[in-house]
Amino acid sequence: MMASTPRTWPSVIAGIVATLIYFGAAELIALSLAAASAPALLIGQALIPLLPTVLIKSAIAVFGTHDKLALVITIVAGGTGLGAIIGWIGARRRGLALALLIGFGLLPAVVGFSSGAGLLATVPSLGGVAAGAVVFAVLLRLADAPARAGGSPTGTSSAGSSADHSTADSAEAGTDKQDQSPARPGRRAFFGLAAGLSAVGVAAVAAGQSAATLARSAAGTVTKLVLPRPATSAPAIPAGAELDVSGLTPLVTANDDFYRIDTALIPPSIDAETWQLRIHGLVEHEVTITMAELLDLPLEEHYVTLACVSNEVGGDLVGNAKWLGYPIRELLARAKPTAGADMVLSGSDDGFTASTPLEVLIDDRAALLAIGMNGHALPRDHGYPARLVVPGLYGYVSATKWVTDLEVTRFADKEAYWTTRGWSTHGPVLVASRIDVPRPGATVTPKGDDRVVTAGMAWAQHTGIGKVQVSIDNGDWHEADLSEELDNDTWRQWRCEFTGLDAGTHTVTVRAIDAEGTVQTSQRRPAIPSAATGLHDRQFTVS
Ligand SMILES: Nc1nc2c(c(=O)[nH]1)N[C@H]1C(S)=C(S)[C@@H](COP(=O)(O)O)O[C@H]1N2
Ligand SMILES: [Mo]
Repeated sequence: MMASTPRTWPSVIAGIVATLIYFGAAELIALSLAAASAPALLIGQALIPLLPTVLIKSAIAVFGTHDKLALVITIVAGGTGLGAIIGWIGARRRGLALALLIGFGLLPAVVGFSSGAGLLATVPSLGGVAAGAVVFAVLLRLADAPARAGGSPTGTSSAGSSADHSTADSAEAGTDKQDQSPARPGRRAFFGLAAGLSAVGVAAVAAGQSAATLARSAAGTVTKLVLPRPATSAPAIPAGAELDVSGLTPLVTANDDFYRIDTALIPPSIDAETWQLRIHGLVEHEVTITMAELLDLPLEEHYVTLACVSNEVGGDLVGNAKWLGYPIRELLARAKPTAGADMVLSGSDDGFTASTPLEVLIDDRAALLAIGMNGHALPRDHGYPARLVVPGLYGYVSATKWVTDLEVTRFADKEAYWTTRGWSTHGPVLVASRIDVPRPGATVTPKGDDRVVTAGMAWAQHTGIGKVQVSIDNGDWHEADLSEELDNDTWRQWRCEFTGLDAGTHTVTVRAIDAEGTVQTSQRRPAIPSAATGLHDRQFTVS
C-alpha cells in the first residue's frame, strides 16, 4: 500500500549506503582487532574453493598477485548490489528489509566462525551490521521526512525513534527539523548524508585493505625464525652463470620479486615454535617433527627453480631461489613407507593439498622441507615457517607452503586440491624458454658493428638445459650462448646476437632443448590440465 514510486529510489540508495557502511565499519573493526576477519575476506575465502578453476586461474593471469584485491572489490560491489535490492524491498516492507540486511550481514560471521576462525571472526560483521542498520534506518527517516509532512508516517523503526526529541544525535535532530519543512531541504539532507556516508564507507574499505596489505608485507619480512648454518652449503655461483645483458632476468630471484600463487586470501600466520609436521598414512612409523628438531638436523642449501603450471608461454610465474631445508627423503626414511604407497599428499594449514609421486621424493634430487629462502626465513607469503620444494615438478603438485602434514598414500586413493579442479595428477615440468630482450615492441638501434642482441631464460628442472636456439622471422635456428649451469635444477640464461637485420619489424622466436635432447614443442595448448606449450616469440623494430 505504501509502494509509491518516489519512495523506491531513496530506499534503494539507503540500502546501498548502509551496505557500504557495513563493509567499511567491519573493515575498520577488523583492522583495530588486527584480525583478518573483515566480511569481504571471509566471503572471499569461502568462495575461492567454489569458483571454477578457469576463473581463478584467469584472475591470476589478469590480475597477477592483485587477484585478491580484485576479489575483495568484486565482493564489495556484489554486496552493494544486494544492498540495493534490500533497499528496494525496504520501500515496500521495511521490517523485512532490515531483517535481510541483518541476516546477510551476519552471514560472513557465521562462515568465519564455522571455518574455525573463532569468535573474534564474528566481531567485525556484528559491528558492521549494527552500523549498517543504523544508517539504513536514519536514511529512511530522512527520506520519509517530506512524506511525513504530508501525513503518512510508516515503519516501526522511524516511528519508534522519532518519539525521542531530546536526542543529541545530529542526524536525528536534523530529521526532526525536516519534519516541518517542505520536500526540498529534506531531500537535500538525504542526498548529502547518503553521499557523505558512501564516501566514508568506501574510504574505510580502502583504508582497511591498504593497512592489511601493509601489515602483510611487514609480516612477510619480520619472521622470527633464526636460520642455522647449513651443514651443506650451496655451491658458489660461478662467474659465467650470469650473462651481462641489460634487461635480462637475474639468475637468482629476490624474495620480494618472487612470483606468488596461492589460494589463501589471508596467508596463514603460523608460529614457528608451535609448528610441527606430521608424517602418517601408509608408513611403518608415524613421525612428528617440531621446528626445534628440524633446526637441529643437518640442513642443506640448494638452488632450485620453481615454476607454476599456469604460467603462459613467455610468462613470469617462475623464479629461482636458494632454499635451505632438510631432504624429504630422510624424513620419509624414518617413517618407512609401506609397499603399495606411490604418492605423498602434502597438506597445509590453509587446507591446500598437493600430490607428489613418492619416487620423486625418495630419489637423490634435492626435494626439501625448506625453512630458508635466499638466506632469510621464508617470507610469510612463501610459506613461513616451512614449505616443500621439489625440483622438476610444478608447484601445484609439490611446493606446499605452510606445510603441516605429509600423508603417504596412493594416487588411486587420494586427490589433491587442483586435481579435483581439472588439473592433472602428476605435474612434471616441461622444457621451456622465454625471451626477455628486446622488450615487447621495442625499437632497437643496432650496436656499432650492426649487432642486435636477443636474450632470455630457459629451464628444464632436474634434467637441465642442453641448448637454446633462436630464429628471426621464422628463418634458420641459430644456437644461442648459454650461461654456465648452476645446477640442473635451475634455469639458465641465453643470449643470441644477430647482424645484418634490415630496418623494420622483425619477429624473434626461441626454443630450448633439454640435456636429454627433448626439443620444446611448437604445438600450442592451454595451461590446463598440464602446462601450456608452444614457442615464445616477440616482435621488435630495428631502426
Ligand atoms: N598452501 C599452499 N601451498 C601452495 C599453493 C597454495 O595455493 N597453497 N600454491 C602452489 C602453487 S600452484 C605454486 S606454483 C607454488 C608457488 O609458490 P610461491 O608462491 O612461493 O611462488 O606454491 C604452491 N604451494
Ligand atoms: Mo602453480
